[in-house]
Amino acid sequence: MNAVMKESQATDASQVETLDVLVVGAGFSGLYQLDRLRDLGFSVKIYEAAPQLGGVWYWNCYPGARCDTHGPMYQLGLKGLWQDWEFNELFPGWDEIRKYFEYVDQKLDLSRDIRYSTRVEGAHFDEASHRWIVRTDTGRVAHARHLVLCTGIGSRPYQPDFPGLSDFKGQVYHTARWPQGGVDFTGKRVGVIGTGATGVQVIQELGPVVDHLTVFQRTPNMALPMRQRQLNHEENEALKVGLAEKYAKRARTFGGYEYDFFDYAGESAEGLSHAEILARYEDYWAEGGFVPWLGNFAQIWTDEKLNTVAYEFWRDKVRQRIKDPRTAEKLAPTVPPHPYGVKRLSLEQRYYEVYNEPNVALVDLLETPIERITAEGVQTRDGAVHPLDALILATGFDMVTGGLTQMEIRGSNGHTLKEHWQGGVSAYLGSMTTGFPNMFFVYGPQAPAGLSNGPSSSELHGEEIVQLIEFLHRQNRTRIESTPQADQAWRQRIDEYAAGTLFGKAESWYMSANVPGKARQMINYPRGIPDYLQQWREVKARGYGDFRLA
Ligand code: NA7
Repeated sequence: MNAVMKESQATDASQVETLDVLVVGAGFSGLYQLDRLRDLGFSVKIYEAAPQLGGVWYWNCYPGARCDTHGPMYQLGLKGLWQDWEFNELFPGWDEIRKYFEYVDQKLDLSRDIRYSTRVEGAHFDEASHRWIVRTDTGRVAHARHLVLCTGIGSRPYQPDFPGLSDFKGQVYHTARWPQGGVDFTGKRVGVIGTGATGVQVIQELGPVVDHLTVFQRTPNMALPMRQRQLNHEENEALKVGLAEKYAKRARTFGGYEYDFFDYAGESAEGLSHAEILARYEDYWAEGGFVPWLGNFAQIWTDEKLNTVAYEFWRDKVRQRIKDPRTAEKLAPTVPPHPYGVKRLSLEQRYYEVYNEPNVALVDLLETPIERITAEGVQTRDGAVHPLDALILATGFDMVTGGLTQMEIRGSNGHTLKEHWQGGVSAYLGSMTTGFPNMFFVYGPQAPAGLSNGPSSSELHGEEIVQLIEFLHRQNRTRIESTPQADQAWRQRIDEYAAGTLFGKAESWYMSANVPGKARQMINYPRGIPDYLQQWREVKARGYGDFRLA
């Protein structure tokens, strides 16, 4: 049965709702849309696949899952919500973040407009009514003027096609589909494939707990010290001093944090001696978090020599913590495996010490790639079988686009979004793509998204979409569409900028290079939030005339 027939056969009127805006996804972005648009008088609903709020924090409840942004800035700035909220840790874990979402829900009374456990399967644009007809796995159908996709950047897990996986006698878990009740690994031999942001967290958490841990690493993670600490009430109060200004500042910094690249403040590494640069790096290191990355010199993304200085500083710091020189060479190689900071860095608390323990083994997949999974464990190319009771796949996501293209969204020309982007993504302002009228992305492809703090982008980018929808309403416009020219120009702007950086020298999800078959391209807007918002300002000044309005 094709999608259109299925929708038209949904005759149960109680299952059909007519809306101004349907939002997909109840993470930070979706909640912001709901609250703002509802306040403006629009009829809005969110459809959310999970039974709870929280987006990625519902699905990613693996051991050690926590956010890499410090809690004060990992919140919505909206309506002074932060004033009455306290995290118990500087870098909150998934369970605390879920509580934060409950708090937001209670404050803003969001759940009354959220349909939980409702997965959007597909949608098509009806040219007669200028509405999206959206179908779900529960049979519910929405007829919505606007479709706002807030599916985040990591909503579709990526599981490599390991031969023999189904032969494995033990348990297999993907970190992004973790059992809600948790898993007890005490006394077990556990394998983890992947050392991205997720792998680092799960490895440092499970190392001390399991009987034996085997880490299968392909590319070492240039992980930075988190500098985690517990927060009591007084410390929370102290962190709130000046927080309103810090929220305001998010629109003026590259990544939507309260700090910025050193050289964005008009300074440059060029006037500094090597010793002065290293002294600065010591300060960054002491501060921890993402400061040694997004508080570094932006030139590390373009200047290979300076980048190597940053890498070597990181390498030497990390190697001091690893006892076995062979292991140290694998975790922090003498020669950089790729430039520093052009692949997502992780934050760690005791990651490197884990490898000093006798129950932890590191398998270098560059030396001995995985051949197949057997009944007993993981077999590598040297013939060794690493025996396991459980295998954890920390292999990431079909980042940024996967959550969008997994829905069968059919535009005005009858093509699906997946087909439309077969040769690569082009999405004007990271927000619309030609052939898909009245459909918007927030915190999605070709927006600052993955190179920014999630809540900051959800609000700053999200606000542009809110204002655009409001504009259309005021002007009595029922149809808006991006043009092929605008999409291509936006893509070109991103591609050209990325070509002048070192991003292309790493196989990362930033370059859509982590999933085989995806077109290789810079998937985030790499020029930072202020530049991005400036593009919106210019478009608004032109009366949104770059879009095709009807
Ligand atoms: P990532 O960062 O994409 O990491 C995935 C990891 O899995 C990474 O170490 C990969 O190695 C590894 N991987 C992927 N496929 C394979 C195969 N076939 N064999 C061996 N190893 C493999 O995902 P995360 O979940 O850690 O983080 C995603 C984002 O979520 C993160 O950036 C934050 O924004 C939050 P590789 O590096 O490709 O060699």
